[in-house]
Amino acid sequence: MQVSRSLRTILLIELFVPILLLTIGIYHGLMQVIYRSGVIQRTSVAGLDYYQGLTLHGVINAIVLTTFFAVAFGHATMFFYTKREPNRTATFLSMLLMVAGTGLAAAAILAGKASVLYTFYPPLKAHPAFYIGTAMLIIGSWIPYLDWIGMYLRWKKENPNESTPVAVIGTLVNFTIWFVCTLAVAYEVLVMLVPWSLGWVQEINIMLARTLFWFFGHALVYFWLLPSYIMFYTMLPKLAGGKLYSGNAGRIAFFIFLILSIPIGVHHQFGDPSIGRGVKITQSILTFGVAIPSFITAFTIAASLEYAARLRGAKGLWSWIWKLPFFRKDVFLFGYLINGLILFIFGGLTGLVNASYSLNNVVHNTSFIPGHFHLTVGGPVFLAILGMSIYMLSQLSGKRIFAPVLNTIVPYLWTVGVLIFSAGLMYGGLIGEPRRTNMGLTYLNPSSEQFNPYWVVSSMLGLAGGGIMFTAGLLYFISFFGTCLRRRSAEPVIDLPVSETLHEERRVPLLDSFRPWLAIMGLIIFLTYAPAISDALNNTNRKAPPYKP
Ligand code: HAS
Ligand code: CU
Repeated sequence: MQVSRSLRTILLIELFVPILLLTIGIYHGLMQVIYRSGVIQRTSVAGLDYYQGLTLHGVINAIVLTTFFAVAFGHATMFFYTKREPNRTATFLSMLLMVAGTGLAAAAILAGKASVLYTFYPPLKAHPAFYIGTAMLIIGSWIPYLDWIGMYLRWKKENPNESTPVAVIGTLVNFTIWFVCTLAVAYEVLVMLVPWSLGWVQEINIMLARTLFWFFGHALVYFWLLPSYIMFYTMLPKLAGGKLYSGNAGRIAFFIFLILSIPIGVHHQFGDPSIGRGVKITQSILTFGVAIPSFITAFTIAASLEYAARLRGAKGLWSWIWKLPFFRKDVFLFGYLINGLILFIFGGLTGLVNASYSLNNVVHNTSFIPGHFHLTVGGPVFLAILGMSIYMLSQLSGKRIFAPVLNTIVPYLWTVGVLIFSAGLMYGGLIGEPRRTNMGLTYLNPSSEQFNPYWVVSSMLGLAGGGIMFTAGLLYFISFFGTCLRRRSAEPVIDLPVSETLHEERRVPLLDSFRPWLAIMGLIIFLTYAPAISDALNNTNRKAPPYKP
């Protein structure tokens, strides 16, 4: 589909800025494994200290890249399926706020005034510019959501008897979750942290801040994930050469995410003293509930892939897998998506370990947790973002992809790296290796009293895997920035691969309406979070001196 110049320019900026920053994010990923493995025993390298680097790594990779991408991909999806361009002023204003906010937060971190990690828990205190910048990024991402609701309603009016496309449901579900969950973090940031950081108030309710953060923080991970799910359902079967086994399975999965993504944030706080056991066990059980849409996805997508392979003449119970188009340059997106799915099998299973209230005690705050999340946000999420970004870059700029062979092998190399890296971190975590710790200064420094030889092997695995991931990142940058520098050879367009469904599907009214799901969502959030917030408000110990790592 032809795309206007203004939309094209804005989308290209929204793809380019985060990938440019990602170079800093990935550099600090490499630095993490180097510090942690004890290869260097220093507090800082090249003027950036360990916690500053870890903050850059987390904020750029997990917040900036993901939010920019979700907005750009949301615009592309809504435009492609509703055949209407988003409002020009709104799109521009949103991009401006996001870029300016990112600049402000990045400046604060680079100046060494915001080494508070991506969770910014008080009493770690940052410069106000960090909080205000993050708030601007978030508010910028709300604007398109409001615009898309209008686009959806107009489309609905014109097509009353058609089922809403799965991609549109996925996008609107995702941004509804995002809008509701960011209200909590906006309150935390604007009402609690900014006045505290400016010195207007001296006290801060740390337990309330943490509870509000995780109300946002867990839903955040699904905000990262759902764009990938949209690609798995609506593009992957087509890329594989087949059809989607069931579109309604996709709709069910998205609506379950809508009702269950938020009311489970307490599974990050099983160890927090302010929250009662009843709330913890309830949210632990609901966390198992939110795994259901992922199981639905696993089976639906596996069935779709098998169907595609059989169309290509595959036989046998398992050997059909080899008929899939793994290394084909023309469907490189397949490689990005399938590798994400493979990593997510392990990411999902380790998530279920974390979610078990009692087992969580064993892994909480150990390196098992980053082991888990590099298999999720560093798996299906990151790979889908990389693949789709270069795909959209090529279409929107009308330029052919530079070094297509490199681009095709990136996801495979990355996957090998993540598997080694996460295996190391999770093994280390099970024998007590801590997360967020510069172990080169202590546990892996042979001249330190705290030296612990048990963590040598695990952190070396982390280093090896991290090195491979870094290399995959470099190859991707060559392909991405090389494409930017090419000459235009085609008209700019947005054309997304579209999977047909295998069976003729009737429109199911319940799966084509947001209202009932929104009502259930509100009710469950109220029932699970009213007691958690009330527990936090009853916390009388509010004095904690600001702390800088
Ligand atoms: Fe998690 C901590 C529980 C999913 C990200 N998680 C984190 C943190 C991050 C994160 C960043 O309950 C750390 C936060 C921090 O800094 O402290 N997580 C879960 C559970 C799931 C889960 C139950 N997490 C994610 C996703 C993330 C993510 C998705 C990012 C995008 N997580 C936790 C808990 C903690 C936690 C606790 C707190 C731990 C603590 O103590 O601090 C579930 O949603 C997972 C369900 C997924 C599945 C997998 C389905 C498999 C699929 C693949 C199929 C493959 C196919 C391919 C079809 C059940 C869909 C076939 C292949 C062929 C070749 C044919
Ligand atoms: Cu979570």
